[in-house]
Amino acid sequence: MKKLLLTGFEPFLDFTINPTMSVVDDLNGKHINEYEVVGRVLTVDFKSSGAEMLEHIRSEKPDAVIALGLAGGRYKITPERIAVNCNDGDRDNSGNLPQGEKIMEDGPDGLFSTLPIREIVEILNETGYPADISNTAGTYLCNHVMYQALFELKQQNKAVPAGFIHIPASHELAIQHKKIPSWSQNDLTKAIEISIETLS
Ligand code: PCA
Repeated sequence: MKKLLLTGFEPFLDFTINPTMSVVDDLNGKHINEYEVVGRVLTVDFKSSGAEMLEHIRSEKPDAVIALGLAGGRYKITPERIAVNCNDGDRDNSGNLPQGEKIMEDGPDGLFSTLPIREIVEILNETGYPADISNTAGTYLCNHVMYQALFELKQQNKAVPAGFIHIPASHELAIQHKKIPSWSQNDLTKAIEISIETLS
């Protein structure tokens, strides 16, 4: 059986809940097609989240990596096309406030997702879950861990499909936050399960 590393993030900024944690929790240990899911939750911290991602990749030696993040305000499931070599954005949970620094001093400007992002979007739409490719994961923690994972796998020269999927808020979060579109937590989990099924 192959292994899939599925990561989520802890709550951050004014999002009191991070629905990626429940998706990871729901799918951890599950067998989806050929993959056994290993679920992990990352910190929202520019100084530790990258190291956590690398540690999981090095210890679990996954055959595929899908990192999940909350994109509060988005309406659809959005697989990301590219990660950029830049840290920026709001203060993280530990107070770090990078201002455009590179993630890897000698790294490429961008690294493309190696997940079948178009297929994921098509299958989600066909099965009734609105989805679209996103051309930017931003410059905050989601972009940060996507870049670190892709960089590491490229260094290892491994053909491991890897990338990032942003998900909308859950209803539970939207009730507290008030001004964001939301999905049921069940649908969020189901959409990620379907996304995993696209991997061969
Ligand atoms: N979303 C943030 C960081 C953590 C998360 O779940 C992002 O989009 O960068």
